[in-house]
Amino acid sequence: MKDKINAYIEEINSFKAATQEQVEGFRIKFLSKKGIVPGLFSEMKSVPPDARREMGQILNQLKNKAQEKVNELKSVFDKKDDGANASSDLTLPANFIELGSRHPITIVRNEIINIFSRIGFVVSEGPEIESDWYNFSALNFPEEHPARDMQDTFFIEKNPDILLRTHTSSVQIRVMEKEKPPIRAIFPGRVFRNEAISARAHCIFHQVEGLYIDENVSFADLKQTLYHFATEFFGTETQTRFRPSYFPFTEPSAEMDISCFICGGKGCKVCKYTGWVEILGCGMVDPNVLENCNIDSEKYTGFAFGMGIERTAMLKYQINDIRLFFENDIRFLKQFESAI
Ligand code: 2NM
Repeated sequence: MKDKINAYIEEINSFKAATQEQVEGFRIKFLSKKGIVPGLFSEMKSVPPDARREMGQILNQLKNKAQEKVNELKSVFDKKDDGANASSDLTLPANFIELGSRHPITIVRNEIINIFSRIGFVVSEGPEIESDWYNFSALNFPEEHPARDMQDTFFIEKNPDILLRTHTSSVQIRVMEKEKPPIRAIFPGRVFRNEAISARAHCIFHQVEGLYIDENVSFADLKQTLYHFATEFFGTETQTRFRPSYFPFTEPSAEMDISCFICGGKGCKVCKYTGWVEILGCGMVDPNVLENCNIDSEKYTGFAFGMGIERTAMLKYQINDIRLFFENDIRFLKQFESAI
């Protein structure tokens, strides 16, 4: 047995490996469970008791030598590997890191905020659960206005004075109450309407509204500001037009259309062959609304506007079903801009 062990020690000392596979083969041959070293240890049973001690020492030496050899060869190959990755081949691709993507509502909301920030609007936010005053009365909604119906608004059953806001205009009332003109702010947020869910409508959606109040603010200022927004958001070739409309909180009121950014006005599916698409509502803030917030309507005037973010995102990305924004289907979400 001694001779056998010496032969193995000789073999270990002279072993050389050209590949990592050969190192692994060597390790398996000597050190794995069914390898040479454990095999020799199990033969110890048949060694006479007086020789066991010495034999045990020699066997341990063999085991340590084999292990040292494996460690030595492994470290050589590890170093070679490092060298290849760090310096010799700079064209090797880096490890792939999977990134998330931003929700399209976030992308569009941020872009709207950025455009208005650059012309001096600040961002203001407020509560989603509101009182009747902030959501309706202060905004000049008459007592019998149909929007106050349960069919359209989510009221709290035990206290119908409390409701889920139907627009972010409620935040504008809060700001006008607290701050003195000039006020120049936009109001992004989630709003709630009691609607049947379909491809076109949802009971929860997002809005950005805007407000500018100062001395001598005119309808011309409104038109120029919203024209600026339209060309920044939809491209420099975009044209705008204003159609008369009605809102309880503005007088006069209008809706703004933009020339279709898909066909340039020639007519296509997106603009339903009219050449124009509606993107927002706007108007001059009704003097009653200013007075409700203790702003002198003889001294100050202002304009306001509001747009739906889902609607704007559907136009921008040509999405034909609003429900996609709320389903969090990863196949839908990952088509949008990466989060970094
Ligand atoms: C719109 C359209 C037109 C609006 C008006 C006001 C306020 F508080 F100043 F009276 N806030 N938002 C407004 C005006 C909103 O959304 C379609």
